[in-house]
Amino acid sequence: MAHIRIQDENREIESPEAIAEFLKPFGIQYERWETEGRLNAETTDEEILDAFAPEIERLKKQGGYVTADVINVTPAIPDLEKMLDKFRSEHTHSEDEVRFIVGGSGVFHINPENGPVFALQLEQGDLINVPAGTKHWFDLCDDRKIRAIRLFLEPAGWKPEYTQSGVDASYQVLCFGPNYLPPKNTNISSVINP
Ligand code: KMT
Ligand code: NI
Repeated sequence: MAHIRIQDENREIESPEAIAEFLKPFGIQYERWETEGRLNAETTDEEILDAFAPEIERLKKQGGYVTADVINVTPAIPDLEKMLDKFRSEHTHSEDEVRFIVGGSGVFHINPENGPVFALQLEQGDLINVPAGTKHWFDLCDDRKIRAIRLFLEPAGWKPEYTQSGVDASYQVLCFGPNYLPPKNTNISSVINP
């Protein structure tokens, strides 16, 4: 399940409903897709696209996306750190960043025009759509892997534009999980508008 952490406000949000509500003003769509019985350890990329075809088709109709693929980020990638460096610097894209997490976990930091920077941790079953032009950066959690469906308007045109702002350096990648201890004074809210 997703998790939101607003470092500057010592605040965390835990329930899917409260997370979707928090993300709405930033134009970020958040959904949970059922994964039970649709995936196993050997599922291929092709099988993943087939298994989630109804949801993918719905998003394509809704957002005009034309292609879908599966990205696999794992410690087996020889240049994993180099690849992650490209995600770790604040950037924008000229089209939406649509991701459905099939396995593993990671954190998107979002730096919105009209609010504080927040960390959105995602794992299996989480779908997000970060609108074009939204400043963000990404890193893996402790499991060091993520597998995700991506939707594109135009795959050839999908490149990061780096802001070079340096703000990414001020935010810690802190993943929620069995070993997680919230920093002191953290206020955890799982209800909408607490
Ligand atoms: C991006 O541009 O931030 C990414 O594609 C992040 C990795 S996708 C799980
Ligand atoms: Ni990006």
